[in-house]
Amino acid sequence: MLVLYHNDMSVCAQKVRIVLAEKNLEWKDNHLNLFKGEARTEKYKKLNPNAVVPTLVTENGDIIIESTVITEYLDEAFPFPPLKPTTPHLIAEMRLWTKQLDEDIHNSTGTVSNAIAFRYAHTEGKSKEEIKLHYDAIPDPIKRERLWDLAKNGVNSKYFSTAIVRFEKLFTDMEITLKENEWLAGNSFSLADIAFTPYITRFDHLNLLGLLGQRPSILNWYDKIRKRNSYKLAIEDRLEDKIVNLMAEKGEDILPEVLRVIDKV
Ligand SMILES: N[C@@H](CCC(=O)N[C@@H](CS)C(=O)NCC(=O)O)C(=O)O
Repeated sequence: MLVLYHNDMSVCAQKVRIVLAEKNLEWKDNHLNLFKGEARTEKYKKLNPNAVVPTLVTENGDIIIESTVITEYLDEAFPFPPLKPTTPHLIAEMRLWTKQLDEDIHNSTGTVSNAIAFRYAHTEGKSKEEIKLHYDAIPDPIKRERLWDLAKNGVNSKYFSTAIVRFEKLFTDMEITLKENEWLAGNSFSLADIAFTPYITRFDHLNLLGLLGQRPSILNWYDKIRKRNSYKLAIEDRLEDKIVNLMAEKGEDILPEVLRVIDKV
């Protein structure tokens, strides 16, 4: 059976779970608590040296990391229903969406989530020394520096405004595409739509959908996706109240401040 090392609230794990649900695949659940650093143990790093979720162990015992690669693997290994468009051109379009997500949208989402809410969950109940150890255990030095800065400075971190500006561009690009096409890569639901779903959901949880402004096509796309059974199984049924409430509470009054950040830049 497929085995997934994941976390209920992790955006990268959510997209893999949507693919598993779309394809009606059974999988063994290995849930890791990220705020407790369970992805940073030496044992887990033997599976995923980057100390992150998700990691898929295939039916043959092969280990696959990187959520975009995992979703493509699942679509190759279990072709029905297909989650790629049918023409080479539209497959290229699909990959341009997932590429930008891997290049900077994912990190920008981590920046926004940590600045507003997750920094509280990462530090809760830990002494100063434990907090330092928790952040020091991040293997990638660039990510370590960014998350540490966000833990200390929240929305005043130098990383925050850059991330918000990046989302402005993303939302504009998505709106233009979704005004013309039903889905991100043409007129069939694909891995591109699946990839972006958890990220828009994260903005929803942080009370930041107002950032979309006048972009009705994205909201319409998001509504359609939320009606799919895969969204219910992969995201809704697994929401952790404690984290959702933290995001709602910390995000409650944040929108005007975020809009000011965009104005200032
Ligand atoms: N590029 C990786 C990113 C994985 C990633 O950043 N995962 C986050 C959750 S969405 C994580 O495990 N964070 C744990 C930590 O930083 O300790 C992928 O797409 O799989």
